[in-house]
Amino acid sequence: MKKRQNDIELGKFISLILRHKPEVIGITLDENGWADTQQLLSGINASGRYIDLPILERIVRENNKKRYSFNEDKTKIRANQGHSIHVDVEMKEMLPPDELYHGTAERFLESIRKKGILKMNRQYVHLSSDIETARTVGKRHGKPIVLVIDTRKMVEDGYHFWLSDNGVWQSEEIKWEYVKAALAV
Ligand code: HQG
Repeated sequence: MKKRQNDIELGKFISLILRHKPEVIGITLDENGWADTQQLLSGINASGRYIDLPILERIVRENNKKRYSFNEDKTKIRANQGHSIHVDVEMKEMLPPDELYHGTAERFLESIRKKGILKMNRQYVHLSSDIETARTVGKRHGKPIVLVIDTRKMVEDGYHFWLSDNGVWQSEEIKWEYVKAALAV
C-alpha cells in the first residue's frame, strides 16, 4: 500500500532528490541539474510514495517558492536553486540592488563574525531582497537575525551576483566587513 503524502511532504522529498541526493531514488541529474521526469516519477513511486504527472505538475505550479521548473515539453525537471551537488542551473548574473539581506540565526553570529558568511554545504550564499523573507529563512535555524549586506560595495570590489529563476539572489562567501548591520527581527 503506497503512502499518500500531501504536496508539501512530496515537495520536500523532491527538493532532497533534485538538490542534494538524487541517488535516494536511484537517478542522476545531468550537468545542468535536470532529471528525467519519468524517472523521477517512477523513482518516487518505487520509494513507496504515490505521485503521478498531474500531481507533479501541480507541485511545480503551486510551490510557494517556485522551487522547480520543467523544460518546455516537460520531459525534464530541475530545482531552480539551493543545490549542494555541483550542477550549473544557468543562473543569470545580474547587478544586485545596493543592499540585500541574509537571514541567519543568532547562534551562528559569532562564527560568521570571524569567518564571514560561508556557503556551508550549498553551492552559493543565499540572499533575499526583503527583510521579511530573510527573517523567515533565518527562523529555520533558531532565533532569527537579518544581516544587511552592502552589495554595492561588494560589486565595487568585484564580487558577482546571480539571480535564480525563482528570485533568490546568490553570491560567493561574504566577509564580515560587508555586513552593514545585524538586525534582531
Ligand atoms: C549559516 C531555503 C556559522 C547561514 C532558504 C545559514 C534559502 C554560518 C546556515 C536557502 C556561517 C546554512 C538557503 C559561519 C553561514 N558560521 N554559520 N561562518 N556562514 N552560516 O540552509 O541560507 O526553503 O544551507 O547563515 O529560503 O539558511 O530550501 O542556507 O543559517 O533560500 O527552498 O549556515 O534555503 O530555501 O543554512 O538557506 P542553509 P540558508 P528552501
